Amino acid sequence: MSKVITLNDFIIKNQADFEMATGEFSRLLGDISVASKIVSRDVRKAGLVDHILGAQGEVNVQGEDQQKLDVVADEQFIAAFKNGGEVCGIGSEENESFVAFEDETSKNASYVVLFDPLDGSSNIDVNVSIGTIFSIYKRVSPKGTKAVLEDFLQPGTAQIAAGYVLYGSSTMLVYSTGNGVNGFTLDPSIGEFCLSHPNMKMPEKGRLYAMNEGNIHICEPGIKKYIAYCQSSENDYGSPYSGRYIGSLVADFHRNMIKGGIYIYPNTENAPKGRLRLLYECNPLAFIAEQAGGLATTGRQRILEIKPTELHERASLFIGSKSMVEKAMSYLD
Ligand code: AFP
Repeated sequence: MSKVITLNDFIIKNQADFEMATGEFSRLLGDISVASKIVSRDVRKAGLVDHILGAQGEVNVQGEDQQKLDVVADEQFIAAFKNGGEVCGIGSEENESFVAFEDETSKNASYVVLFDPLDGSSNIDVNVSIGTIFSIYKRVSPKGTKAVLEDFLQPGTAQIAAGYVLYGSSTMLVYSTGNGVNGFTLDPSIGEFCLSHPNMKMPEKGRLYAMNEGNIHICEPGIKKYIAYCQSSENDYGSPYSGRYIGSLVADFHRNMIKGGIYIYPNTENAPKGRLRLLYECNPLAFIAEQAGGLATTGRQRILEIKPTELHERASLFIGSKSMVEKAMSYLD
């Protein structure tokens, strides 16, 4: 019988590869793992417990209805980061401004985290897969002080780690520290994330495309032409691709990571800069995609090279198998 490698084993082994490692980063990953398990538990009983299912009755900074579970997940991750002491501040989809932690331990911490606590939250009430997305940076402000906005407005190329948790038919945590991508599946019987998908690679091409095609008539003409290409028998596959759109970016991305495919959320007349959030949706998944051999662009520019100017900045996103993203980009002027 082969030995099970838990996420903790894996983190500790990788820490040993860095001579000067202090363990601070490893502990941060550990905090994410624990918070994810708690959110996973809450997601699993969402249909049973009244205080978890349904709308919170508030509208978040993006003008979207907050679901109760959005708030539960947000609070859970913030508590993990605040109590962990490895993070001087966080930026989250659910909070208008970043949060700078005030205690001395946090002020002396090295990292900031940006995250979407519950991506795809319109899927919660209908029992469809949702996820958490996170991105970790070294702070640029001096240690010993409070986090400042500049700590969060770094280009995606500066990420030192990124990942996502998918609450699907099983719960998976997938992350990269810039040295490949590894996936861990939560074994509920032992309460541990176990290495299930070592060294993940995104297939060079596939035959799945994901787009909210309800928007097709408010997209630029190149998008219509590209979707027509996907649906035609004249494409590189020789028969129409399959359309798959879950509406949870993490779930759509994860499927394409494994099977090969493309996800596009272009700018539209209603969302001229795109709909997805650069800092805690596009950047972390772009980092993972590139580490797995895939590609992530706005359609015209590499996502990771965008210099952000605001916390909740939006971007259009073309992400997935490299040759498919390149093909889609070739349809834009
Ligand atoms: P939330 O994080 O607010 O739930 O947003 C979900 C999301 O950003 C992404 O996961 C989906 O792919 C996308 O929205 C779905 O948007 P449409 O409903 O416009 O297709």
